[in-house]
Amino acid sequence: MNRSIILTVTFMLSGVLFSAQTSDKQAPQGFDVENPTISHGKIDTVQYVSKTVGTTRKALIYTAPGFKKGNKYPVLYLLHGIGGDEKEWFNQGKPNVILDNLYAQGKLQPMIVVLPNGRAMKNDRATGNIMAPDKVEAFTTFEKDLLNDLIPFVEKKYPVKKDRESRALAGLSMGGGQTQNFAFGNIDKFAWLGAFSSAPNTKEPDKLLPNPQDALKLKLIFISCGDADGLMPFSKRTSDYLKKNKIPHIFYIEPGGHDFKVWKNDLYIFSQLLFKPVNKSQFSNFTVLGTPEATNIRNTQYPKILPDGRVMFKIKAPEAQKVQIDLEKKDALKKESDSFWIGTTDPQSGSFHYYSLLIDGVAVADPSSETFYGMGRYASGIDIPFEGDDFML
Ligand code: FER
Repeated sequence: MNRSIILTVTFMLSGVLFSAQTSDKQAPQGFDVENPTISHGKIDTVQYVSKTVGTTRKALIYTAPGFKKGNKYPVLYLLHGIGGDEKEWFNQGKPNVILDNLYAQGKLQPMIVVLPNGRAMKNDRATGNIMAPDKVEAFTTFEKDLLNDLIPFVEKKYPVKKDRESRALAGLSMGGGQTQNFAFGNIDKFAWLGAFSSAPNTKEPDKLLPNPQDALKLKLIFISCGDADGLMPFSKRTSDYLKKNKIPHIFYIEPGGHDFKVWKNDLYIFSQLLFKPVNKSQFSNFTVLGTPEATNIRNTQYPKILPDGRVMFKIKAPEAQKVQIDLEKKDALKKESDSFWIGTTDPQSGSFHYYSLLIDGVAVADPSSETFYGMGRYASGIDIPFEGDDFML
């Protein structure tokens, strides 16, 4: 069993519920703190002519410590969100600090990171109504600017490798949607994809990938989202589609909402995978929290199936004296706070299971699950993936 899960459960039962960094699949403390004793990469602002927009546009470029013009580097294009511009990652995400620290530990393949402005329009500042239709549309137009203007500029001015396997695209929120739309749509141009907390601009899966097998050409598909982020459906529906079509990918669910705490952690995890041999059989070990069950309703986080088939429950029952889960056998939940009861079952076999809650000995259906007729009455249901079903691939 994997250590991160044991730690997570231990923390859950001790009532800390994911507030601490419990997992070796999350960035350790200090990962984003500048260390004056190590070498630092360099950040430059560049300007390029955009035929797409008809203006000169800005981007930031971070080169690794020890960068030499005589070498050739792979490139990560890293995109911002709806309220940002080319400086958003630099100002709020400290990518240079995170990556400097990783280089110092020998954990990164040397690369160039380009931080573009993904709002491809004449006034590309994040001012006024950032949700105005023309500003949102400009995030779509950026596909042309990126492919026809920015990438050729970078490849002319910097010593970079120009093959698709040396080109990665990643981004947060609107930039996560752009990443999915542009990388799945241009698999001949990109081989590495990191979509963090993707926004509603993400195309629907069958439009993203009408021929899902095409995605097998990508070296890495990394889709991540905070467990408390309301935009989770835009990550989950792509992951579900990939899973249904047996396309190996990482669906990395981490504690948190829609903010830079999550995105810095994403960069920390994702960047270490880039431009290295990939072991797709390890992908299912990547999630921190397991995946919310498909039969959940109202987008609740529980019950949650862990990779080994155990099921985590969290139930609100402030008045109850005793709460049990009847799933193959009865398991008592522990009172975690004034209102909530929590617990984890033994590993379940891969199949559909009926279960019910016993509140002070009375069987009720779980209000956070769809209700099925089973056990001779209305009960809740949960579908545990069978072995070989490549859970969370
Ligand atoms: C929306 C909700 C969120 C939306 C965009 C976002 C265009 C983007 C958020 C972000 O980039 O942080 O409805 O519509």
